[in-house]
Amino acid sequence: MMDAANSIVLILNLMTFALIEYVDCIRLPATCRQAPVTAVLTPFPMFSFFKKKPQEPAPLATAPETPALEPDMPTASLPASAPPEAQTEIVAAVTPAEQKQSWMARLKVGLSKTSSNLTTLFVGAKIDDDLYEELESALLMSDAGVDATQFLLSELKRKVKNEKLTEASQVKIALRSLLLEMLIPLQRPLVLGQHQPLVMMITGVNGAGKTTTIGKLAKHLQAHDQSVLLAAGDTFRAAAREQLTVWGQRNNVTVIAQESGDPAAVAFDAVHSAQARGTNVVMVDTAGRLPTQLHLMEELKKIKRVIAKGMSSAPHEILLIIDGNTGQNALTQVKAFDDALGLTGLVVTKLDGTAKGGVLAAIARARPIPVYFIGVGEQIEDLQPFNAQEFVEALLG
Ligand SMILES: Nc1nc2c(ncn2[C@@H]2O[C@H](COP(=O)(O)OP(=O)(O)O)[C@@H](O)[C@H]2O)c(=O)[nH]1
Ligand SMILES: [Mg+2]
Repeated sequence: MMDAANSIVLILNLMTFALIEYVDCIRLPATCRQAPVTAVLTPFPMFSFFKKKPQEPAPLATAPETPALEPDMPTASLPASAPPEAQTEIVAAVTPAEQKQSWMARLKVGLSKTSSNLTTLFVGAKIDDDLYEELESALLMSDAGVDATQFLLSELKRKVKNEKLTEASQVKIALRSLLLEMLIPLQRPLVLGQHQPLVMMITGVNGAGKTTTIGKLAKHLQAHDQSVLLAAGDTFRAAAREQLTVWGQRNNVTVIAQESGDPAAVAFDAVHSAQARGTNVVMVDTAGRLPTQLHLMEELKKIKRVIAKGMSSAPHEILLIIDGNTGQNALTQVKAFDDALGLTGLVVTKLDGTAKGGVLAAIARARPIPVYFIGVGEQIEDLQPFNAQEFVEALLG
């Protein structure tokens, strides 16, 4: 009983520290890791960035003390009760309000075309065949695809009938809740601390945003006290290798690279090196296109096999990075990579551009693979956990 209570106290303490440090790094990069700064925390997590499985609860005596509050600093607050999953520490993404606003604003701008197509058709409309037809076109144009569009329409008609809706504005609200229901299963945090090291293979076609996402993720992981090692597995393009190496030097992250190396061998070295150094997370960058006749999927499968030779449970995560602007083609990519590799998660990038957003509905219907993060720009904080509620809000206002 006491042990359980002690563990909860320790987890709360650790959480305070993770959150404080994270806010510290984002707000005051220059003072990061120097002076402890406290910040206003939203009541227990709005959403989580990562989930952390604590390995062995340390004795209470070694638990860090709560830092003294600076007089002019906002105050930290903690939830009154223990988190629902006492075993798992949820590391909340504490995004300062103004940053969160700009992030949401960018998502809204990115999805504005779809949003206006989907919302204007309800203005002053009657509930009739014309309305459903217009909605069908708008959903298809949003990249939702035929299957998700038909599903949403038939569910919507059913809801209108069952709930005896009479106003177009009510239909819009019903559509919002259907879309939310559809996308919620995709909302899952990446779990840290279950494997030592956690090995992640990052895949995707050229230009999807693999290397950029690895960079952003590495910084988020570091901010959560995770040591990171990168494997420059896109060995076919010297520029790609250099991009990662230079980035690693600048950000104090070790990068394993080999000139003209075999990507599988680079990945294998990285896993071994992480085991030897006690590194927490290994991310393996991969190529998106090969200049030879070699089939990309065969190459990726080989990397996966060879990683498993270095650590039998690895790779623990196989992520596919997709460019949010590629429309229905994104679904084709998800299917192809999933069939070949067995994906564990997705990252959808460039939702700040001309992306239409509906492809997430198509993915939810066809391959409901968790969307761990979405990207709305090139800055670190532009990579955020996928939150179905926020996404639907950006789409349907
Ligand atoms: N606007 C925007 N650009 C992005 C985002 N993610 C990546 N990029 C850009 O997309 C381009 C290709 O990214 P890169 O990481 O090199 O792709 P890779 O070939 O898959 O490794 C780069 O110019 C990135 O800056 C995003 O979320 N928003
Ligand atoms: Mg790259």
